[in-house]
Amino acid sequence: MSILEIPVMRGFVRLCNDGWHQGWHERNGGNLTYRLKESEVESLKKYLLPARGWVNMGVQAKNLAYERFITTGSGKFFRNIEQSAAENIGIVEINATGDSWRTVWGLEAGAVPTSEFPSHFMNHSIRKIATGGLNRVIYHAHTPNLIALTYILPLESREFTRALWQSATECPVVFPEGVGVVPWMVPGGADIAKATSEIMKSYPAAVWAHHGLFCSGKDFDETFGLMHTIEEAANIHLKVLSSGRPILQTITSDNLRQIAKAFNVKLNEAFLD
Ligand code: 2HA
Ligand code: ZN
Repeated sequence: MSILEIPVMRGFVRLCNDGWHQGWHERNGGNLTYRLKESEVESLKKYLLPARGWVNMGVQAKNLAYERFITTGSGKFFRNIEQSAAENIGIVEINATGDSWRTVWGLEAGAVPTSEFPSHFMNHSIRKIATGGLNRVIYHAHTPNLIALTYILPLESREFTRALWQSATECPVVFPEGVGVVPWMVPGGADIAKATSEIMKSYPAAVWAHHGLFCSGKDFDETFGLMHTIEEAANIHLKVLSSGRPILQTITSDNLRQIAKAFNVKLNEAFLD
């Protein structure tokens, strides 16, 4: 049996492939990390290799010491992951101080974890606390409709959340906390990692202005579903704005409260009128 037949590895590769087919991963765009459960580490153990040297990340999270992550590789194309996983993704473990990683599987031929690993790592730390250990997935994609909206909507959480909630009836049920917005920043470093993790204290998703979206979730289905729902709502909102027609009706704040009651979710009241 190949390591790629282990269910968690299949789930990881499937999400990458689905994202590619959605058109969210041009060239080397986007990245995915998954924090492995102990039982999953057990199922993978016989495939793990003698580790290579430690690499410092420039960020630290004590609550992620000794954790193991599946990660996409830096500069790798989502399009190629299903064809040759071992060169394009890998498994890394974190050291005792929570500030360095080393490869224990994959990332062959000198590859390293995604350039956004510091952002993923800080977000994992924050979401692990925010959800009592439940969240395990961080997913970044270049979602075209949402990126387009970052040129025409004010870069504020309230504006984006309301635009998305009002664009499809089930949005408030899928992300009742709303979405946060990170202003334009240089990608790939500790600064954007810290700014994003501040947002992720309160929201399961962070819009990166003129760049894309970061989503978190407990498993691959939930996280991919969140990305998909937000991007679809952005698509609808952009279509409405592009129609050139005045908006005659929308989902009102009271309608949103009705949905929250019917589906038993608690909406962020700060975003309602
Ligand atoms: O190229 O998406 O944000 C990978 C990225 C960086
Ligand atoms: Zn990106």
